[in-house]
Amino acid sequence: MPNTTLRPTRDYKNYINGQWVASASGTTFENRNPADNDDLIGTFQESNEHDLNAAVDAADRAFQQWRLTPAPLRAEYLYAVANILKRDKEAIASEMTREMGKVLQETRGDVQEAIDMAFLMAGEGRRLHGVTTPSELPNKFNMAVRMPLGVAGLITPWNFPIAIPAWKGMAALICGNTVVIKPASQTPLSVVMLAEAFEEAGLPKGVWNVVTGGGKAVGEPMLRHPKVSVISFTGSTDVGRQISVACAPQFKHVHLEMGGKNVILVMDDADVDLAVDGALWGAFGTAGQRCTAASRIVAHSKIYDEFVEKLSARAKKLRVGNGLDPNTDMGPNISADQIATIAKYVKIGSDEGATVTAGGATLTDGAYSKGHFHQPTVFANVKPDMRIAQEEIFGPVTAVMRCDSLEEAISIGNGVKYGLSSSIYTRDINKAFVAMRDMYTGIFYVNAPTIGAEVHLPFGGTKQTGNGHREAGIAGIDVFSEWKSIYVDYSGALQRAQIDTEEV
Ligand code: UN1
Repeated sequence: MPNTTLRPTRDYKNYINGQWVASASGTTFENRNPADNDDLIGTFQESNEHDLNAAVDAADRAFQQWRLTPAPLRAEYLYAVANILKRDKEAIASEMTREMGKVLQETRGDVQEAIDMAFLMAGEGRRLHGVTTPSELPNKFNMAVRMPLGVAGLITPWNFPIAIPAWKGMAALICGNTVVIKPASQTPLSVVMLAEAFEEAGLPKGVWNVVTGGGKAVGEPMLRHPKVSVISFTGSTDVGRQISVACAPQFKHVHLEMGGKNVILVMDDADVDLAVDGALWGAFGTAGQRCTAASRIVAHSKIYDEFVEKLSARAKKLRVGNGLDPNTDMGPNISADQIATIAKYVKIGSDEGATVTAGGATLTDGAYSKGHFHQPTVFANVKPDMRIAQEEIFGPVTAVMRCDSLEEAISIGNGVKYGLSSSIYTRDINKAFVAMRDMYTGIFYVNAPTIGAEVHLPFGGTKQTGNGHREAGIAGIDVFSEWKSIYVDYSGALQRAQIDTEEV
């Protein structure tokens, strides 16, 4: 099992105004290991609107100083947090595996993504570039600068429990916003650990606040609160739609990162073994619980049988178990509800006439009975309009379809309501470039699976995956800042734009 000692079970508090405080509700909820329900990680505050208001008030007060702290100094805190996360990477990864299940290699990657984001945004502290540009009038200076929005409300998911809070949070902080974060109820500890790192780094009180609890009790008041200027959410498309509607009356800025039905296109000239490696990692990494998971594969008829056979054989060999065990290839799913959803879709797929060529069952015997496990599952003979080829399952299930040309593959690939990630396996550069141009997704890979985004490029998707924004990279800065265009006239006379230009 892991090299580090896991934390003893304890009662965790909210982090508000630099203090660890109990909820006004006086109630808590349990957080249990999805691989072993006997393992109680801790109890967390079942917060309510009162706690949320206290956190927003603290963040609003802290904003007045934080926005005036020079960005390179704000960056110093981010560098410090990055180094703390680096130091504690192994311990944090172990707790995260315990909390949400994915294997240690992947939770290390999750922590690494947070470290990368902290360094990236700390670097932005000395950039945060704006625009300087000539004026159309003499003796006049024009520029556009970024300004912070105020209090940023972050609602973050359980599948990347520290990376995604860091994507959003580091960008928010470097721009000069203060933060109130509501982590997913399945993974509050990961966000508490991030807050512990901020506390150790000496971040001024009130700049980073954590309120744990449910969507109704904490999330909804956050959406309504007039002092929260921007909401950044990662989660399902259904919840994203509700968030969008709830924020509309106040024209609150909203950044949404939602569902996916990502596709790998495997052409007849592809290196099939490489494509199988990619499909296996893309479909079953994080037990398929990534927004970017390769839940669809379109394989050319000429290599279809070989591909399905090889993929299915490899899927059957994956060792499913506790993610803390180094012999495990794929961990549990997050909850009993999620297992029920996966099982429901496996039945739908079979009823629709697709063929299960690997897996297809939940795992309930022996040690599995204590957790939420499902076999890695491959469906073959899938038709593009089947529900398993259209709807996000968020589990270890992939649907393999057939095509006879690149054009058909692209058309199937684009034929879903989501647009997060897609990829092509081909040795033909022309095909790669055509797919690169025509796949209408926010992320595209050549000879790699649909997962594996790096933090310095924009992350997000088209259609019902997003609402036009991106996070990570420089694009992430746009969500958490507003432009202010500034004109400085040093002519000493009234100069009228668009009018006095004619006299030059
Ligand atoms: C997500 O699935 O919600 O590209 C995020 C990837 C990871 C991030 C995934 N770096 O798969």
